[in-house]
Amino acid sequence: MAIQTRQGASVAGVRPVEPLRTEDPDLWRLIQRDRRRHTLTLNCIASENYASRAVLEALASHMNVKYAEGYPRARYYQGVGIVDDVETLAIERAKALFGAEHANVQPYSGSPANMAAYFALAEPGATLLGMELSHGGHLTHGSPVSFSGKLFRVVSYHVDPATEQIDFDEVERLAREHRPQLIVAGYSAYPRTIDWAAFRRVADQVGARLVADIAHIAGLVAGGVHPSPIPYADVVTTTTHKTLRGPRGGLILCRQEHARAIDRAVFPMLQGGPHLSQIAAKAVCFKEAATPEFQAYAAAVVRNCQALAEGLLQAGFQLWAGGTDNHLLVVKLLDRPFTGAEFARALETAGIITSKSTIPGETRKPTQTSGVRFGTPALTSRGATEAHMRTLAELVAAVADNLQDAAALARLRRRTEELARELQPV
Ligand code: DSN
Repeated sequence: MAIQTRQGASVAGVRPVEPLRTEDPDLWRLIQRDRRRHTLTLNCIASENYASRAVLEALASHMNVKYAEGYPRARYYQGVGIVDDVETLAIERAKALFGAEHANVQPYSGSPANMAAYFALAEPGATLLGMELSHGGHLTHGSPVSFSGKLFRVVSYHVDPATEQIDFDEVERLAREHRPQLIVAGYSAYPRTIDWAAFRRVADQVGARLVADIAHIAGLVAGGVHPSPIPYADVVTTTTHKTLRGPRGGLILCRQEHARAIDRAVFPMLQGGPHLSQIAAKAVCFKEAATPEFQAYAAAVVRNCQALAEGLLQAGFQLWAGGTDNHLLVVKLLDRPFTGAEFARALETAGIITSKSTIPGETRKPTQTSGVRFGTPALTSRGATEAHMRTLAELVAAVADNLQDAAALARLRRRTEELARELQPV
């Protein structure tokens, strides 16, 4: 296609310079529709968040171009002087934010970050002690369908059936029995505070390395409302886009003694060229997360989640571990005549976006489940308060009472929209 240059000459092959709206109206319309969907609904997905304009600007910048395999001052390409500075800025900010000795900002996301951590600390075939997926763990913590379950000998720990909190007696017993090289702590659906020191004690008893996966709670740790694993874990992995509110991406923090092994596991073992636009956006995110405003945000996320939990308990719902200390909660539906999947679908019809979740003592398939997970990071980023959470709890209860009534769900959808319109647009 012939393209007009700035001087007006028609030149074949020059890159298009039209904005997305004119260059690709079909895709532009889809993006606008999804943006409107976000603005007019209540996003309660615990792992999603709305990054700042500055983060998105860095993400969409020409930093997308550069190939820079290697690390700052040790690259395989020319033209890297400035991106070296970008990556160094991101590294230094990550170290300062979390108080870590070493940071690798190149992981493409949380799963590759975990893979790099395991390969840096152990050989394939080593024994890995991780939380059972259905009890709140992550696929990469040893699920048989993930690389972790295929490449490592997995032993799973669970929550205590009575308290629905981590069963440290079992963790210790399994560790003594199986002598794992790796112990993984940190979860996708666990609503209570994690006792890092207790994991360190067990790891020390059996000579295991401790990996803390704080993908979900990184923003709470940075904001000072959840204890930090940095003093206890050998390696800490995280994503940057959940409570931390940055770009989609991963981050590894570790003690200096593991720095070389971590860096080599990320590149060249697992990844190729780092995504510099993503790394630039991570640098912005780490700067934002170091501010008093972000601390206030993190505290509000937890307060909002506790207000939502209170509202749901008052409405008669059962919650995993009876409530929450962090940004998420899980509604248990064993006492209801519908599954997590059915409830999540009805909630979406009413404009409340959640994700189904397995629960301790799960009796249904992961595609059905007996729970629904709610989180407050995204709504809090839009300015939601505890009062909004109390209304949200009422709406959730009304959906449960009207699951099969399309007209009632449509009426509830209008109430949800009213609530959503009170918040910052997306
Ligand atoms: N899929 C993410 C979550 O929703 O928790 C974890 O990777």
